[in-house]
Amino acid sequence: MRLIHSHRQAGLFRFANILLLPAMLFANTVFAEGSEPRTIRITLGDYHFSPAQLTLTAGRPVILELANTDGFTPHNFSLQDKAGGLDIDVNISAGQVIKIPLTPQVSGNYDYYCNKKLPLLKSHRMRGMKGTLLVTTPGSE
Ligand SMILES: [Cu+2]
Repeated sequence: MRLIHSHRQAGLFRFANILLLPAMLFANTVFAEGSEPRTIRITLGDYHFSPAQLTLTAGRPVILELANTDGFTPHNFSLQDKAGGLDIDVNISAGQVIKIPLTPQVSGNYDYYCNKKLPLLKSHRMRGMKGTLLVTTPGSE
């Protein structure tokens, strides 16, 4: 009787484990994806980006915090590459901070720049408002 009882308990325990295991795996997955994405601050001002070089990992979400630190000059952040799945084109007025979620998918090198240009003047990009994004494959960083 005692043996049967403990056997039944073991069976119950095993059953509970079967239920728990996928739940734990699921919880881990949710935690990994739901953990706060890294925030990367990029300042735009005085015809430059800082940093002008970024390294991100493919498939890993981040939030770009784009801060225009200039007093009067509106700027822009363009990061566009069809093959790379990148399509950001956002204007940031003087003093403004804009947060943009980004999950790069394709490894490679990409250019970002400010697309502002006043008539008869050099574009902001030509004046140095440009940078490079390197997207690495997971595990290679
Ligand atoms: Cu600009």
